[in-house]
Amino acid sequence: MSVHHHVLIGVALSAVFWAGCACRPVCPTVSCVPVPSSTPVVPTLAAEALASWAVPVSGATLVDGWPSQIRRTRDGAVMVLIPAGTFWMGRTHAADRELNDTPRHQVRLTRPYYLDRAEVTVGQWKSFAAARPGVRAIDLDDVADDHPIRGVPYEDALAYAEWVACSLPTEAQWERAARGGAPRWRYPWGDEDDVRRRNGAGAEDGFAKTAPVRSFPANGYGLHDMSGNVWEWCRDWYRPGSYTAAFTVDPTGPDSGHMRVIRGGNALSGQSKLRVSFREGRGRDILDYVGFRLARVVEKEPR
Ligand SMILES: [Ca+2]
Repeated sequence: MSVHHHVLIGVALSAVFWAGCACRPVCPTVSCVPVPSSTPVVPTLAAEALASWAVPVSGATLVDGWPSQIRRTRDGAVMVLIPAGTFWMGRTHAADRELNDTPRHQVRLTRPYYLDRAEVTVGQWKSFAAARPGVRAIDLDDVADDHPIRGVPYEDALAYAEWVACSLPTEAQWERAARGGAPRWRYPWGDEDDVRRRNGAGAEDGFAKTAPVRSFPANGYGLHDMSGNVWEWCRDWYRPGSYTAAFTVDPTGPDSGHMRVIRGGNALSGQSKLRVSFREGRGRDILDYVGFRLARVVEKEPR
């Protein structure tokens, strides 16, 4: 066989390999990992579309032309602009026993994105259910409108996201935001659990069940309740061994699975589950204390 033939075979094999690019560990482009077809992809936010979708919050500054905080017109939720950049994702302390958030690895998110500063509330959910009569009823358990909605199936969280032209955050978007710019803290506020800063298990923190959203201080990015209160759905499929040491760009997780990622712990969680890198999967059952917050990626940076 000639050298020429070897080259042709090499090119052909390489084409086959790259066509199945979801399995390759390093992702040099934005879109090479396919999002599951069952997950709607929300278009990125163009500057000219901002005014018809949201208004800047009073006092917001401009970051690369984008308001640092906006309020969605449809449901009134305030979103905070999270900068693009590279961060370390995964377990920070070897003493923590979980293995599904290892190895710690670098992730680059190429675009800034807006993320809800609080979990979607019971009051917002009631507005959604009134606007979309087909939505499954959720037992609201007589909690007040300023508490997070909980018991939300993944598909219904997606329906709400579509209603307000947002998406669920990817797991990487969620963790970057939860870290609040601090690279290696165990919790959004530091390395030690602190009952003054989250609603976890027990009533020492003031709440035996859910707390009204924003009852606790914000993290470095201005986000509340990234630890505790309710679990928050992420867009990604969950797989325990899905992390590798490779540097990844805009990861969207495994391309199939049986469960979706939930993050942040809830009002029944002990210290370990309140950690910023803690991850778990959830299917269609055991949805009590599972809620969500929403994201939307902006088109370009910098302008
Ligand atoms: Ca509590």
